[in-house]
Amino acid sequence: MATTQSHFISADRIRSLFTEAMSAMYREEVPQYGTLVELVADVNAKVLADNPALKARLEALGELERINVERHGAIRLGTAAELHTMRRLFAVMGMEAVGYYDLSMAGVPVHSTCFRPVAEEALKINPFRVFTSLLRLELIEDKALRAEAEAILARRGIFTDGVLRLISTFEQTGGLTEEQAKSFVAEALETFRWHSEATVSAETYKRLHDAHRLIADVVSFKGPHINHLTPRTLDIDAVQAEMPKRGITPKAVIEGPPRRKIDILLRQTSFKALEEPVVFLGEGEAHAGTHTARFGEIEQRGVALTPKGRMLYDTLLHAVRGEVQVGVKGAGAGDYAAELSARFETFPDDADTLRREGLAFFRYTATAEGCAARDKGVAMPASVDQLIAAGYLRFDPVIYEDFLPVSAAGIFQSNLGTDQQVNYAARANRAAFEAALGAKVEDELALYAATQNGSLAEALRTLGVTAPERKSIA
Ligand code: OOG
Ligand code: NI
Repeated sequence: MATTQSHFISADRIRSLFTEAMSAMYREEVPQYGTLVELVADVNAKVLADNPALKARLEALGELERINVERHGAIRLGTAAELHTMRRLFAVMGMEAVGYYDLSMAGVPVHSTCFRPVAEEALKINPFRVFTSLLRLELIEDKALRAEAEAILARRGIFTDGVLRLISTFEQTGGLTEEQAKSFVAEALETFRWHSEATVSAETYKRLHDAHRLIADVVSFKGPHINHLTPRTLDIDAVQAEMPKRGITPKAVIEGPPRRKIDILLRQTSFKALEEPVVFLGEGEAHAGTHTARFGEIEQRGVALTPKGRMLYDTLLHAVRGEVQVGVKGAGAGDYAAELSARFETFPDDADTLRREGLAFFRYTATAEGCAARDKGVAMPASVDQLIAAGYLRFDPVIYEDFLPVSAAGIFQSNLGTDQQVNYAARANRAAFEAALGAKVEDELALYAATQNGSLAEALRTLGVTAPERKSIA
C-alpha cells in the first residue's frame, strides 16, 4: 500500500541540499571563502596521501566522506520569536539545538546554541551545524537605545512566507516531497542572504555600533546574514601557515588546544571580517557606508572529552589565559602558543591513556579476529582491557561535534576587529534562552556517552560477552 510518506525525502537529504546551496551562495558573496575551501581540500588531500593509516581508519569508520562536505556556519538573531522559528526551520533538516553557550563572559551580548544532527548515521551523511546566537538587549545599559533596537527588530520579518508555509507543511505531514524540499531550500536560503541595504539611517547605525558592534550587526539589517562558513581541515597548522600565501590574513592565534598527536576537541582559526559597502536609509537620499561582519574560518576536530577530560582542558586553558593575554593587534601570540603547548604537556596524549583514564569518549567495535575467535568457541576474556589486548575489540575516537565557548568568544572578538582576549563575569541565562527557543537544548555530553556506551554494548553482544567488567570505561 502506497503511503504519502513514501514520497518524502529524508531530512538528511534536505540538509545536504541546503548545505550545497549555502556554500554556493557564500562563495559568491565572499570569494575568499572559495579560496579557503580550495586550500583546505589541498591540505586534506596531502594529509591523507601522507597518512595511509589515517585514511584507512576514517574510511573504515565511515568518516572520510563527511569531511569534504563538512561545514559549520553562524548567524546572530535579534528576537526570541526569530529563534523560535529558526528551531522549526532547522528541524526540517534534521537539526536540533545542542548545548548552551554564554558569550557574555567575553563581553559579547549574546547567548547561543548549535543546531546540528544528533544521530550517528545523520552525522556521517552530513554533520552541518549552525552556531546560532540570540542578542541579549537586556545587557545594553542605555534604556532608550534598548527600546529603539527592540522597536526596529519588531518591524522585521526574516522568514519568507514560502518557508513559513513549508515549515507548517512539514510539521503537519511529517515530511517534504522532493519538489517541496527544493522550494524549502530556496526559500530558507533567503533568510541567510547578505543585504547591503541597511534598514536604519547612518546615524542610528552609529549609535548602535557605539553601544556594541555586534548590536549594529544584528539590528541594522533585514535578516541574520550567514557570517561565516567553515570547512574542516585535517591539519589546521598547515592551513594557517599557507593562508597568507593565498592572500588571506588569519587571526593571531589558533583557538582551542595545542597541536597534539591525538587531536582533542576543536581547534579553530579565522580570517578578519571584510569591510563591505552598505547603503543606509536617509531623508530622501541614501548614504553610502561600510560594515564589517562576514569572515572566514577553518576548524580541525578531534576526540570528544568526558566531563573529567573537559574539566582538565578548561583548567589548563584557564591557567594559560591567566598567564599570557593576547593583545589588540595579536601581541603576545607567540608567548601564548608556547605557554599553551607547555601547559598541555600534562594532558595525556595517547589514545589508550585517554581511554583508561576516562578522559575521552571512544567508539568500540568487535574486530574480525574477535568474531573469528567467537566462532571457534574461544573463551572470551571478560574485561574490556583484556578484550582490547587480545585484539578482539578496538576503539576509535568519537569526534567532537560541538563548539567551545572560550574559542567562540575569541572568534567573535577577532571579527569585531580585535584579537584582544578579555574575560568578563559570566551572566548565563539558559532558562531565558530555552524559553525563547521553545525547547530545552540537548546535553552534548549525554549524546557522546550514549554513542560510546551503545557501541560497547553492541560490540560485546557481537563477541558474545555477557557479563563484562565495565570498570575501565568512562
Ligand atoms: C559566531 C562565532 C563563534 C565558532 O566557530 O566558535 C563561531 C559568530 O561570530 O556569530 O563561529
Ligand atoms: Ni565558527
